[in-house]
Amino acid sequence: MSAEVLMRGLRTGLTPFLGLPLCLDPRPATGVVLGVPCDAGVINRPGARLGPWALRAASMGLGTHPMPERLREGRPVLGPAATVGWLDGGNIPTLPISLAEALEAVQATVGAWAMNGCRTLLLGGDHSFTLGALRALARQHGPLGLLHVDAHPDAADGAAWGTAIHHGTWLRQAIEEELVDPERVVQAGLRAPRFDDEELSFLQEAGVRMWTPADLRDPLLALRLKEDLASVGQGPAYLSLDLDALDPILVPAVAEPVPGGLSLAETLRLIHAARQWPEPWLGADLMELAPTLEGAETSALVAVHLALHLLA
Ligand SMILES: [Mn+2]
Repeated sequence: MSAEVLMRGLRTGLTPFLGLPLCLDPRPATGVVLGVPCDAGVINRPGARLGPWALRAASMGLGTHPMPERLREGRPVLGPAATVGWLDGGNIPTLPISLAEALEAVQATVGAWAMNGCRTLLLGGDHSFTLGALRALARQHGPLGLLHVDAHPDAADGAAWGTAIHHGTWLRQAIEEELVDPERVVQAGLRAPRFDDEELSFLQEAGVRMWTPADLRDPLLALRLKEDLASVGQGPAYLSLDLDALDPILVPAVAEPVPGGLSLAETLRLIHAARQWPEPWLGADLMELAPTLEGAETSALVAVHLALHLLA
């Protein structure tokens, strides 16, 4: 972020994400970052509706080129900034009191930008809203591949709460609506305690490949992991990141933290795998940051670094 952009932020009090040009009306661009100021799909510990503000604030003053991973192996390659051609499209106008209407707003807004050829990065908001983005993008591109990084499988049938849509059901919904191709869906970071086997059986039968943190770390499975991650990108693809995939020591300010999570390096390795896909992801998201909870500032900082790597 240049001094000029930083000064504009200080002068206006507005902090567009990573200092990107703020533009509320859909138009052709490389991509657009959209906030989702809603957490109507959260069961416990709300707060994610304020995530977009925390993420924008944490991005203030941050450089737009990630440091090359290594500086001692030959000459580092300095490419263009990760954010070239990206816009901050502001927040999606969601009412905090209706999950159904908010989902429609997400679908409509993502759809309008995607119609302009833009890739989309959502800043959550709770994880239900991934469903809105998938509905919009699948309508234009057909069933998507999905790399889903999360502590939870998010494929509950909704019976426990009497509703088919909340932040723990969206993937089941996406599979049933054929928004994703289950053969190209890979989940990584799963470790949350369960009440029963129902969700995992559903996903397994659908053909989804599931990876726990221990699986990800097993050197004997490295080749299989590489193949699974590559399979996601054999067609239009989406990358969804629930911040609770990371260890709560790093990212405590999420609705449902689960101990024993991924490190930053492990998460970045998953994100970087998407760079090997023949085409870059069409849509991505960073969900579930709840800045009302303890450790919000550090959590937001980690999230912003992940966003930068997503864009690079
Ligand atoms: Mn989730």
